[in-house]
Amino acid sequence: MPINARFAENLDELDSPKLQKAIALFADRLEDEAGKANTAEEQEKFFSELFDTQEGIFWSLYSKVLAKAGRVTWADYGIRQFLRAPAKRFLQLGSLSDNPSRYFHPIQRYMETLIANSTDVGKFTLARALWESRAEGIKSAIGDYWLKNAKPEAKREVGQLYNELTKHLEDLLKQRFGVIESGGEALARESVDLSLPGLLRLVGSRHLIRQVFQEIEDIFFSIGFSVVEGPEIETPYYNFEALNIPEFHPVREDMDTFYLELPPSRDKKTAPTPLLLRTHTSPMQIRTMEKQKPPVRVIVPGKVYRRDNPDATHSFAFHQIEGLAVDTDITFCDFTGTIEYFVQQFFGPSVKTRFRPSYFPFTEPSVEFDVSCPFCGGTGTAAGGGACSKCKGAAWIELFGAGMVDPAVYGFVNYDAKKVSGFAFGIGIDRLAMLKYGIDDIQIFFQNDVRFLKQFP
Ligand code: FA5
Repeated sequence: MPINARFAENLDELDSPKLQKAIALFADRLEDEAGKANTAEEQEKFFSELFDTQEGIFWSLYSKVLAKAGRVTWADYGIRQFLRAPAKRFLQLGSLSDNPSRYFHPIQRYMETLIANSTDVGKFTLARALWESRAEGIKSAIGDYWLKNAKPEAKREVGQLYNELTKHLEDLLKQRFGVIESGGEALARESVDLSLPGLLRLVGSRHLIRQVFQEIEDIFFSIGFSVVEGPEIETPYYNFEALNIPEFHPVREDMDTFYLELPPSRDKKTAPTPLLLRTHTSPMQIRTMEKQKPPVRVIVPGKVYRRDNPDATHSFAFHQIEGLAVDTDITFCDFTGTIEYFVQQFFGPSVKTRFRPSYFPFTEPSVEFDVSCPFCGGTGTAAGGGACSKCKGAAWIELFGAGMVDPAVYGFVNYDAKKVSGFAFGIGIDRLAMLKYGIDDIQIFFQNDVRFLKQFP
């Protein structure tokens, strides 16, 4: 059975989602098959069939990739392997000390076939890359395989043949490009009906969490805050100690996290510095103050992690925005005013805020901010009577923790606690988004269900 027909029988294998991998397997098979042809002439015949435009199987592969990805490039792993397969075979043929030109001939024929069949820029670029690519092209491979290894008596002739082939193929490539550029392939192009509607490509949209980040960033931009971002992998010092949470402090119980397994230190004597996935964005308070003298006004959006069991309001990975303002004259009034401004911008002017005493080791006093329930207008009663399902009749919903920066924290960043004051807050973005958009399960943010994502274009 002719070679093309044999491969064509298996074309269905290419319907796998990993098309490039499937093509690379074809290329392996191709090399094995080619091994059965012993002479250069037999191999030349074998390969020329595969790359013949009329029925060559290579062009079926090419069309499959084009249909799937919209273009075919040298970076496509499978296509590259397929194109290189003949070259690899030819390069391994015989010893060059005996009539070297007969070994150059198949390579020349192969490249000529490909160049002649390059009927558009896409195909031409592949043919040129196969010849010229520094890493995997035939030109450099001839240099490495044949030229460097040629026996002394053959070196001169091999070098000459190499230069001749290079010049010949470069001339052909130049000519071919001229033909493509000048519209010599107009016939082929005419077969494309430009009046047909184009392909509709779905652009997608930002994830709801990203949209909420943006909304919050815009509100804080408008009152002079800037955005900084920090590492998700932290040291215990930044995540805990510098935030006034020493080892064995009970707060660490609520913030259990994932620790990284680290290789031993080079000298194998000292233990490596432990690393963990940050449990909150608060370490960036320390990193920012270490770098910058007051005044500081930053917000820090980011991903955080905790060893929490997943349920409707808990995830082991979630998002926070930290806020930090430190200056010489910041009071508790600035703090509540800023938070109220943010909440009203975010939920609308009719919501009210209140704060209750709370506890965080890095703020003093610490508070928990509540917002009047935006769903029942702060009445606790649903529109149709009965208790509001969102606030469970309480009329208030807990929003986030905050407080005035504890003077102990300034000690870790060399700020003078007698001269500066400030406030900080940490907002859980996922729960805030759930509240604003009426989403009742946090897990849905991470499931990438397009039916959900499409509701927030
Ligand atoms: C903190 O993380 C403090 N760093 C906040 C803070 C910053 C206080 C600055 C004072 C000054 P807390 O552990 O309460 O605090 O978490 C903050 C928010 O993260 C919570 O209100 C909640 O919205 C969210 N959150 C906590 N754990 C989870 C979880 N497992 N899944 C989803 N959201 C969570």
